Amino acid sequence: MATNRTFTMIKPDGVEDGHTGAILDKITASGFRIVALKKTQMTVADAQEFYSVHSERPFYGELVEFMTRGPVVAAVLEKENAVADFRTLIGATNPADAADGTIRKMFAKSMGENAVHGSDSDENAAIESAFHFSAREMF
Ligand code: FUP
Repeated sequence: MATNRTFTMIKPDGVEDGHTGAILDKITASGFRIVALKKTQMTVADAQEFYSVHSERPFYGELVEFMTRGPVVAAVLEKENAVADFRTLIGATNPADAADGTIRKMFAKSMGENAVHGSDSDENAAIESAFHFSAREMF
């Protein structure tokens, strides 16, 4: 299978709770190479655009508020089958349903505050990576 890329963010809860190092360690120990990495704070406009697919959902306002309440750690990751393997590594959206050993099982508190984001397709991985990084920041 071809090596490809996915995009992740350690969300404000994961950063606030001091889990950044442990989550990055788990990611690299699982075979992902870090292509780009930064700590950044999203504006309300950033979060509204990033999650625009959910704009009609009842949780959209809370999601935007949560994602902008503190910094996130954004990263582009590379591995064979990156998008699907990273979704497996993070686990179900609701940590109560996440498998043992997944990042959300280990570090997330709730469906709303679920520690990490992972792209759901190659197309969205490219869009989300470009949202946070320029080409000269990805190696
Ligand atoms: P995921 O792909 O697992 O990150 O989940 P989604 O793209 O479906 O949802 C994005 C974020 O919206 C989730 F991480 C948390 C939030 N969300 C809720 O708060 N409630 C829901 O019912 C669904 C999603």
